[in-house]
Amino acid sequence: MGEHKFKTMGEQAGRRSWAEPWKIKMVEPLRMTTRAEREHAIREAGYNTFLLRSADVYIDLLTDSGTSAMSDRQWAGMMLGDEAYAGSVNFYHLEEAVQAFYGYKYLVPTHQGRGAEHLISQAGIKKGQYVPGNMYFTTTRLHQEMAGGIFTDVIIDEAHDPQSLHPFKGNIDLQKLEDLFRAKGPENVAYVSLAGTVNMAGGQPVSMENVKALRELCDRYGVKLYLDATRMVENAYFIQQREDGYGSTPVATILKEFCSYTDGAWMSGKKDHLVNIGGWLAVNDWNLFEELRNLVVVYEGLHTYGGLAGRDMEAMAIGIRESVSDDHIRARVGQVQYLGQLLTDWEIPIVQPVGGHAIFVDARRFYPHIPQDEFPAQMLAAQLYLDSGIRSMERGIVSAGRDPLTGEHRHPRLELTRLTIPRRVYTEAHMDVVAESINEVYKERKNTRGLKMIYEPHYLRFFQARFEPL
Ligand code: PM9
Repeated sequence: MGEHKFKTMGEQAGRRSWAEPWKIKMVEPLRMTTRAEREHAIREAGYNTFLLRSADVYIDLLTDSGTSAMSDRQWAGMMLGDEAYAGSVNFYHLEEAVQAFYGYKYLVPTHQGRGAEHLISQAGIKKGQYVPGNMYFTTTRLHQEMAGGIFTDVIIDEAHDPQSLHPFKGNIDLQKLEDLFRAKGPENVAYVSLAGTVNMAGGQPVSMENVKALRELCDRYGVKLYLDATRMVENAYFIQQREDGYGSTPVATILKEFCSYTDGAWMSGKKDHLVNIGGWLAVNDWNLFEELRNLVVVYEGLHTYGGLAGRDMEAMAIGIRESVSDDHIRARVGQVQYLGQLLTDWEIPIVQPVGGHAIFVDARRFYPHIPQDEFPAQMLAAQLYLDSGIRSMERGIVSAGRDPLTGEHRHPRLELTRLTIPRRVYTEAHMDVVAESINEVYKERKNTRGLKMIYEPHYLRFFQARFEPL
């Protein structure tokens, strides 16, 4: 081997590098804007990145939801859409894929995740029942509350600490859960709502040990256990990487074992499944399935399309098979880790350990002089956009909304700005540009003030609220 000047990251670390298991066949040009254009755009958007036009965005890290690049196989599958109103062949392909990789018996397709959340909440919750879960998710909790449920957070304490290095910060605290069963009576608990790689905690996984123990606890009290499987493939990858005994087990095998401890799942296919639209609900109990299959025709569409075109179900069926490939998931999470490592090396305060789908910047430590009621994470997202046209989003006090009983702002311990990485869309060079922009904004942090909310919608306010700089 001849001498060469530059060392790859792998060489420096004394190992062989991995690379994405695909090559690029089609590209979409990105538009760069001037600072003056961005100042105008963010003012027009009321300092809410959800209200920006995507044409004014350079690198779009708003969400990993529906923003994946589909493969040539998936696009080919779109041409095989069977758009019959009933009994589309693509529904059966989707059903086979969910049964093969998630292991549940009965499938109800929905247009996206919240369609499935709506149905499971309506079918599974009676007014006044408790719904314990591993940290809230915005749409999930709202559907549970609208069905009359009372969400109760039973995640381990470490999840609320952005600096705790616990490898499974998504775990449920079994003692907190058992205390709730005893205090309220298991008949007053609708079901346990367990999410893989907990979004609001920073994309933090649940261990196999935890889900096994949960199954046992739920059985002892006769309570059902349902899974938000939205990013469960990423969760399975973390089990492979971090949990004893799973190091050489394929991600697909881990995924199916994990699901086998639960009674059913709901899914936003827009994440793990590498599609732009789609979701589902799958359960093992025939009677519940009958109820869900009946409800779906009221809110989504017939039980063999659930609000989706046949082509969308085909793309999702193919995406499921691609998503569980070890090479795919290693590259997907690897890209998030790459960005996380840059920011860690530059001592930018982010949630640690870095999760599966996004980098979460800790706005409390980024802007310690801005009180939470002045929306520091919202302001950080605006500043990042102003600096470079990169779009991120708030995951703090705005996302948490108001307590339905008191009407007061909820004050989550985590006040975060999320940079969410779409799957198979951006390159490592884009990640470098993102890290450099965050660093620039960090250098300017002392000159930044907070925001005032000037318009607040009733539901899921983070999507449409408007702000003004103080
Ligand atoms: N998550 C996200 O960006 C999109 C909406 S909020 C900006 O993270 C989980 C864990 C999710 C999720 C959506 C849904 C709802 C359920 N569970 O967006 O309705 O992260 O497909 O799924 C978003 P849908």
